[in-house]
Amino acid sequence: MKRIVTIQDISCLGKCSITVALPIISAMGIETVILPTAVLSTHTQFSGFTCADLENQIEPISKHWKSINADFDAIYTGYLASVSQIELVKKFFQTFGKDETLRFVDPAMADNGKLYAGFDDSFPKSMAELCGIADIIVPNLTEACLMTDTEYPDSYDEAFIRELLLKLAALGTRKAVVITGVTAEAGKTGVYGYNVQTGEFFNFSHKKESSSYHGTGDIFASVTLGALENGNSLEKSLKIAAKFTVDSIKETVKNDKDKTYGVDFEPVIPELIKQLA
Ligand code: PXL
Repeated sequence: MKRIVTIQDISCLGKCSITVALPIISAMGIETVILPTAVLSTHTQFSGFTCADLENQIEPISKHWKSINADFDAIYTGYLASVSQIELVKKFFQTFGKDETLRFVDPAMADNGKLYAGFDDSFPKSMAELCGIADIIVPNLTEACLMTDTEYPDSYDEAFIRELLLKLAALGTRKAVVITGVTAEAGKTGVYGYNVQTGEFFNFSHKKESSSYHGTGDIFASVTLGALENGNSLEKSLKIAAKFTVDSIKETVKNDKDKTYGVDFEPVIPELIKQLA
């Protein structure tokens, strides 16, 4: 059985980061080890959240794992709270990254043209460095712009996205760069990618859901990694992830839930497993 490790926070309530990655990737038949960077009462989009930083646990946990020769098929990072956490993750890549280890980075830090609360303008530069030593990165459009010093556009076309993909590839990412949540065509939202190894661009889109829910980027990234580790190609994995994310949003719309709580992906898991077979 494959084993991955995911390094991100535990937001106890409000489905995102580890409370999304662990159930989804496990359900996809992959052992999912967690390295929690902080425990928050909720993610940071609720007001008044509590946060216990666990940064000082990252090195001791890594050292213990090393001493027992633990190894991982993939290292998956999501929301990281500070530049110093990013530095520790870089060290983790050095310690546990072998040639065949997939380093998968979701630079979760911003959306809709803005950094999330709590980050300052120096943060994207550091995240861009982490993306530069990754194999696959999956920023949304805002994160892609922030990491490449590109102004977030009011409107754009496919040529703009291709140029942005090349700027991302120039960070140094080894295998593929992917931008999510791209609306280059009215009423549609899509995924645009560039395969660094073959020099090929690819994209696909689907109908844009009218509501935008918290945590969907984390769901998309988790399913993509789970599908890759099940032996699917990158494009197929991204398509499986996009379908799962859209179906989860549809399920949530039915339940008329507050968008901050995240999406109801749980009832869609059986269908996801069928897609893998
Ligand atoms: O979904 C991204 C995310 C993860 N973890 C925490 C967050 C956010 C986005 O706001 O606040 C703590």
